[in-house]
Amino acid sequence: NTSPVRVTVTGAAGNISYALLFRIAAGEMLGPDVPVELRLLEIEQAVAAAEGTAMELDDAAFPLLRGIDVTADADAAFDGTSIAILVGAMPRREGMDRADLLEANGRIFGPQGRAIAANAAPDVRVLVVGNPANTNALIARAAAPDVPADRFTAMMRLDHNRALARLAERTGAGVDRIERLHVWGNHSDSQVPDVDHALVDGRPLREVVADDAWLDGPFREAVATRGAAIIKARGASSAASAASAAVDHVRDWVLGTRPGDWTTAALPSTGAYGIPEGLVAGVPVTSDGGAWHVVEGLSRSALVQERIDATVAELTSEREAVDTLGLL
Ligand code: NAX
Repeated sequence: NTSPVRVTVTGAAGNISYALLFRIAAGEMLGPDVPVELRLLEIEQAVAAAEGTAMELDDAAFPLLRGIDVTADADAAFDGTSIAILVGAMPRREGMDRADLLEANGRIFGPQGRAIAANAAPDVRVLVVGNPANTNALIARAAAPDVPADRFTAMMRLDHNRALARLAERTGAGVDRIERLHVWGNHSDSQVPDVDHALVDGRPLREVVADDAWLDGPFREAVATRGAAIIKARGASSAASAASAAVDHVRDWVLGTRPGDWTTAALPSTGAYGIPEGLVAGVPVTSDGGAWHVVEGLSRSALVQERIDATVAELTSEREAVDTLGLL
């Protein structure tokens, strides 16, 4: 007889949410015994569409789903929420440059950060999925100074899962036999999948694959450009896989990671690995079910470090851009 956990999803009428909401309501995110209450936030023009999704959620008759509210009011959407998944964002349109994109998203994530600080439950945990995810999380976090910084995260789990899938393909080992992999930095082409500590059935992955040239080149590129490959094949951007990664991220955060293994999440930096404080960067993490903990002290090859420096430089320039726009 657990009381329901309130979960807020923004961009509820969109593609990712159409996959995500059903997984949450089925109990795949918080566990098979935990009832959930959904709060769906949309912009006015899309509230009716989100209500359609809510009707289908009703019709799926999920035993764990204890209620759904649809709203365009952020204060109502985040009221008493413990898990906030921020999917809705402003997509890049023809003729928009990077500053326009960052500014448009700043106007979304600043107010949402404030609404979370003012209304959410004291234990709130936030996952930003909407792009540019790392910098949107930085903006939301800056607007909620009274909420502990480590409650704001951005999604790098899709990048992580894409790397796992490529390695499983290459080695023939199931994804569950590959451990200790992570992806550094920004959810962009500059991301750095790092296999230097990875194990396959407990053996160093580099030994098992025995092809450093592939790991350092084509593998890395295949992971970083997978989003574009999906768009080309499907004619639409990743949706169900992104939803699945969001489920994985929140589930591991709330229920804990596998003993001996780690995963990837983007967290506000506390300075580990020389990443400037506050930048929301992908790092290796474990969770004990309470909080994420950065796996510290991992060695980096010269090549990996050079690539980390580049992805961190990109995050720094995004931070400078939103700071210049007055969004921090
Ligand atoms: P859609 O365009 O299908 O849906 C987005 C929804 O957000 C729309 O219904 C829109 O009305 C809503 N929205 C816009 N502004 C809002 C606001 N202020 N409050 C509430 N809702 C708002 O996009 P979808 O395919 O679902 O993708 C959503 C976001 O995820 C995009 O920004 C996309 O770039 C990003 N992604 C992030 C990934 C990651 O790994 N971090 C991977 C997948 C995806 O590309």
